[in-house]
Amino acid sequence: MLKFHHAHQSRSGRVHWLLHELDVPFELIRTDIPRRDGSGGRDPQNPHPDGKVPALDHDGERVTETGAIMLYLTDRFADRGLGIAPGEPGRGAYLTWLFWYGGVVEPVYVLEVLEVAAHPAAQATFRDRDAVAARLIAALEAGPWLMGARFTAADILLCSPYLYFPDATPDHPAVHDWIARCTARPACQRAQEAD
Ligand SMILES: N[C@@H](CCC(=O)N[C@@H](CS)C(=O)NCC(=O)O)C(=O)O
Repeated sequence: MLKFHHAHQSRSGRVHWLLHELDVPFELIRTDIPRRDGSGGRDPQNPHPDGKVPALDHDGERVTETGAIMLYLTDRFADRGLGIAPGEPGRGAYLTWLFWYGGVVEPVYVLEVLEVAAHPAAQATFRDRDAVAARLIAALEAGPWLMGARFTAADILLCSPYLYFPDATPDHPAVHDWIARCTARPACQRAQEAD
């Protein structure tokens, strides 16, 4: 059984959406986390080593980190077609999108919030929001999804920062149209309603 540890309005929303896309049975375990406004607190029942969300437990197999959970789920339920399986054409690009998100996209936006995005070390390691935008636009102009004809978990992960922070959305019609297509998906709406 999949046990999914989730907190309302948090990064675990992306995994919640993916689980609805996969249409597999799962147990939703609502978890408290410390919030920036001082509310909430760490839940001792949460198996995440840092007390964060998302966390997944699959028959005792524990996975944390959003990208890793998405890869685990789309590989494990490969028949649902929401990832690119090992051996399939496009596997490299699929892994690249998932790892680029955690390794580059989130750091870029966090560095901006910290007002150190222009630091040469930040530029050398991560580049910046323009480079993020350029890569998304190049893929989405071909579109309709990041992997071309096929919607995958990469679309869920990469569109997610713009759902939480719309002002950060790259101002390009291909990106706006993609986000509208993503959020119009019934599974996205089901996850939001359940949340
Ligand atoms: N890199 C992690 C980040 C997880 C994360 O920071 N989650 C936040 C929710 S938005 C959290 O649980 N915060 C609670 C805390 O910091 O204790 C991932 O993508 O899974």
